[in-house]
Amino acid sequence: MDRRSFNRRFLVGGGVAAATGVTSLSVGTIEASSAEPPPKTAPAGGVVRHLKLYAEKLADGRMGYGFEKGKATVPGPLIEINEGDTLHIEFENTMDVAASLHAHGVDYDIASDGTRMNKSIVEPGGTRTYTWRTHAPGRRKDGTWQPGSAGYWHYHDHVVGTDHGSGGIRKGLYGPVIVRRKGDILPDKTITIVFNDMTINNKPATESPNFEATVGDRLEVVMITHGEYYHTFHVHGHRWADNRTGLLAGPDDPSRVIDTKIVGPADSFGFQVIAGEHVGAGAWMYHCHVQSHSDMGMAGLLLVAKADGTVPGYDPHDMHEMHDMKTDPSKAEKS
Ligand SMILES: [Cu+2]
Repeated sequence: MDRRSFNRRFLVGGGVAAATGVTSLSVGTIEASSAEPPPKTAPAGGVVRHLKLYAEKLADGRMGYGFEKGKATVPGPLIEINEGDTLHIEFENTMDVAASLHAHGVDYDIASDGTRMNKSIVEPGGTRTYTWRTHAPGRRKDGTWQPGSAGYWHYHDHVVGTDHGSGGIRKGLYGPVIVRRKGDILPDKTITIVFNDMTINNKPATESPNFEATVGDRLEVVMITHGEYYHTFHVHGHRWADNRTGLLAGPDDPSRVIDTKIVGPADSFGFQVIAGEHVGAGAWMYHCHVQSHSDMGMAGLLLVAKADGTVPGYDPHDMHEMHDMKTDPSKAEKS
């Protein structure tokens, strides 16, 4: 079902709810309709692709990866691959310290490990091509089943600060990788949330990132954790399946449906939700559910807008109040 048809149905449903005085909207009724095309899916892999990636120092002292010079971000850009693809990444280090690119989840020769020990780091001003390969699942010759590469993974530096990249990761040298399997449902929008030490995406506590979607969007979340602490990731109003895709494959899929997940350093997972499904538009909070962590600022908003672009009940001033609570826990207790 595409976004437009979903929104149209949502509006119809909202009208019915208003007319009958029902305050909760049921927005996700799945009805088979020949008018609704199935969601787009990932193609078979097998393609060889080339990418350019830069490591840069940002003006505020952070470090980031970017596809273009001068456009590095924290987190770094999303790298999407289909199972069977090979990716050659020409990595240029524009910083004044050695840096590298180390990936989780994909196949690579030891020369693409991105570690000092394997002499696969890049000195200041240098360039190196890292090659990532991926494979589909299948049966080994011995009859056992081998997993494919598909998953929500990530990349990071492995040499800035220490030979484990602790300094680089702390300053923002990390990013998301999605390897898709043929037939995987493609999202309308993908966002990346990284719990790094006590920050979200290396933002100060008062500036945790907010994300925007429209009711009915198929929103994909890549959630990565770095740093020193364990956290509990939680989103208000939305749930997902605790499996590779975050989606249930059918009525008998035994995956547990959850809305919190305990995460630790270098963990990554992802899922898709239909924004506002069964709950409607609004400023839906996402946060670490370790209470002292959320009180210290590990919280942001998923701003799910109605089709007309408005987010009911959302006043940016409320967000300031939330940030006040972060810095003054006594205020939180009073309210
Ligand atoms: Cu936490």
